[in-house]
This record gives sequence, structure tokens and C-alpha cells, in this order.
Amino acid sequence: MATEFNDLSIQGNPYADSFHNLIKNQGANFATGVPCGVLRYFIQNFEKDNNFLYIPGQNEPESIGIAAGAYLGGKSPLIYMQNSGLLKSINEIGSLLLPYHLPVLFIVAYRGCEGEDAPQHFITGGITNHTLKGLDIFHTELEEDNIEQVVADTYKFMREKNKPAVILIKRGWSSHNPHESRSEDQKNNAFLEQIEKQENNSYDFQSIALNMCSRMINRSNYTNHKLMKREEAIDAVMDAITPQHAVFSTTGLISRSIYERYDAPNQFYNPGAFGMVSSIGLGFACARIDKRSVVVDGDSSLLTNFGTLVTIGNYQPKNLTHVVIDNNAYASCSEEKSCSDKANFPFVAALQGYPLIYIVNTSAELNKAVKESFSKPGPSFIHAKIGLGGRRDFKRPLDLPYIAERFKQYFKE
Ligand SMILES: Cc1ncc(C[n+]2csc(CCOP(=O)(O)OP(=O)(O)O)c2C)c(N)n1
Repeated sequence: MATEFNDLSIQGNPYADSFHNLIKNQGANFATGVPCGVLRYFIQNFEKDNNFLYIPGQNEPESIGIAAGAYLGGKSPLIYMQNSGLLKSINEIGSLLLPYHLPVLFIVAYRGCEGEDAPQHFITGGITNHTLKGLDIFHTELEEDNIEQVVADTYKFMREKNKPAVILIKRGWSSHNPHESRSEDQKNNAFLEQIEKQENNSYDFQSIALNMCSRMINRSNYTNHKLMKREEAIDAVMDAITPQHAVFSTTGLISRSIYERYDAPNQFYNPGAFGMVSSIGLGFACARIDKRSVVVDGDSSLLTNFGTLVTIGNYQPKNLTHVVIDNNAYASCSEEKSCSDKANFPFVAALQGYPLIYIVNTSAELNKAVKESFSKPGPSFIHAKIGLGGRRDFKRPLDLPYIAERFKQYFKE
């Protein structure tokens, strides 16, 4: 008997497999995202298939940043998520993917459409189509009998318009929970095994602390009461940059200062998508392991995408230097205080597994740390403490599609 499109009693799904092969034929080779049960067979295929570089994020906006970086590094990325996550990511779509013309594929579980029983999805389900129309993003619903057409039309749209596109997958496509078919005994055994594993992995706080400290290099000068200003810090970082380095800079004055004073094709500015600069850098670093990526982040930017430290620590891109220029404020707004003085960035980075962490507060030490990081396996974290003040009248990067294409072509293999 032929497998039904909505047959939930099976492991794997031939229609999801066929979809997978079709997008692969279109060049898809990078996957990131956040799961929804509806998408399990699609996700399983990304996990299994070595032709895909698979780097999931901790949330949907972060995944969009990762996909954007992978695209800039020459990959053809896709992002999977629930439509609730798509709505959460409107800013990353509207201020990064669309204005920069980054065509990535979204595979989106369409909860809250007709037949939905979970009330938390009703409202987001009801506005999904309108929102995609409002964004002028091509979107179709996948059905058993339109897979070839949907994939072909979607990639045609992405190629012609240089825009992201969305394929909506309704609940019922593959919402089988493989564990449901296991017996109670099997479930209990699996649970006990898990508990045992946790007990065996109980924390040895002392060795964790020692290990963390062994990776942290504190070069702060405590007698120096006059902290460097943003431009001094940027100059110290940019002095270490060569045309071989891929530089990603964060939202606000940091990007504007770098753009006005140092613009070059090996630099990508992230004026929108607040917080996602490290994710863009991560996506690029994973796509292009032959290049050193340098992220120039702000403290508030890092706080708004704090999970990035977990993701970067987890994937361990050896070719990533993550600099945080920390003024303990949203300086690009009106210097409102941030919580970075309570965030313990270097400790969190160490805890998450960054192998090398520098703490600096002078431009000489910042410059030295950036240069040193290039000759050591990363990801390296450089925490640069700076003071407030400095110029604010920098020009903005305006021709964003040009900047993205220039960057992509510059690093073309
Ligand atoms: C989602 C979103 N919220 C708020 C802003 C406004 N905004 C622009 S820059 C910025 C602060 C950046 O602070 P930080 O990363 O610490 O860098 P700094 O400005 O201090 O150099 C904010 C909140 C934005 N661009 N996007």
C-alpha cells in the first residue's frame, strides 16, 4: 500500500525525502533553524545529509543571522521554523534579508491554520499569510502533489528577485512522534538511562572554574582610569585587520564609524537586525573555514543575542575572533545604561567553551589581543572596556545590496 501524505505512523517520510532531494538539486547546502514537530522529517534529513552544513541556532532571529552569514560565504541556506518564530523574526527579515537582497529559503510549519486545536496559534496563524503578503515574500503551501512545482517556483523567485521565500507546511504533513510508537518499557529505560547519564556528569565546580580561568587572559590596566573611546578601540581593531579578514560590525555607531573611516570590500555592516552580528559572523566562519572572521560587537548587541555565546561555544569555529566593545551603554541611542556590567561576558564566554578570552581596556592591549587571536585556534573572545562619548555624526551605509554583493564577490572561492 502506498504511503499516505499524512501517514503519521512511519519513521521518515518519502515526500519529505523527495522535497529534500529537490531542494538539494537546486543547490541547497546549509540548514539552520528551530524545530517544530511538524517539520521533524525535514530536519532529520538535514541532520543526516553530509551535503548540508547544519548549524541550528537557539532562536529564529539568530538562525536568520547564521543563514545570512552562510549566504555571504557562498552557501545556499535554508531556515526551518514554526510560523510563530517567523513572526518573531520580522525585524531580521525586514532589516537584514530584504534590504541586503539575501535570498534564503524558509521552511515554515504553518500552525494556526484551518483545523488547529491549539489556541496559542490562532492569532499568529491568522496573520501569517497577511504578513508574508505585506513583506512581498513569495510563499506557497506544500502539498503531496505539488512538491516539484513549489520547489521550482520558489527557487525561481529567489534567483530572479534576490529575496527570501517561504514554503508553508501544514500540521499533519509529518507530525508523527517517533517515540509514540515505542513501548512503555522502552520509554522508561530511556528515561532511566538519561538520569544515570546526568548523575555521571555531575558538576565538578572546582575543575570547571580552573579550566575557565586557564583560558582567560586579563590584560586590563587598572591604574589607567582614562578609558579609551569608541574610535580609539575601533582604530585598534582595524589596525590589525588585513584584506584577508572578513569583518562584521554591529548596529549603530560602531558600524557607521567603521564604514565612514575604513570602508572596504572585506567588511559587512549590520545596521539593522540588532544583536545578530555575531551570528552572521558565525554563519560565514562555518561556511568559509579558510578565512578568519572578525566580529566587532557592542555590549547591548551581545546582550540581546546572548544565546550566541552558547551557539559559538558549541560549534567552536576556530577561525572566529569575537570582539565586544563594551561601554556599558546603548551609546548609539542616548547612552542609556545597559546591564553589561552585570553580565560577566568573559566568564560566560569561558563557560561556553571559547578556548581563548582576553580582557583589555587600552587600545595597545586591544590591538595586541586581536593580532594574537589570529594565530591561535578560536573562537576567541576579546572583551574591550571603553568609555562613553566620541563622534556621533558618521554617515550611514546606504547602498546595502551593493555592500552585500561586493562582500560576497570579494570572498568568492
Ligand atoms: C530591534 C532594535 N531595537 C533597538 C534598536 C535601536 N538601537 C540601535 S543601536 C542600539 C544600541 C547598540 O548598543 P551597543 O550594542 O552597546 O553599541 P553602542 O551603541 O553602545 O556602540 C539600539 C538599541 C534597533 N536598531 N533595533
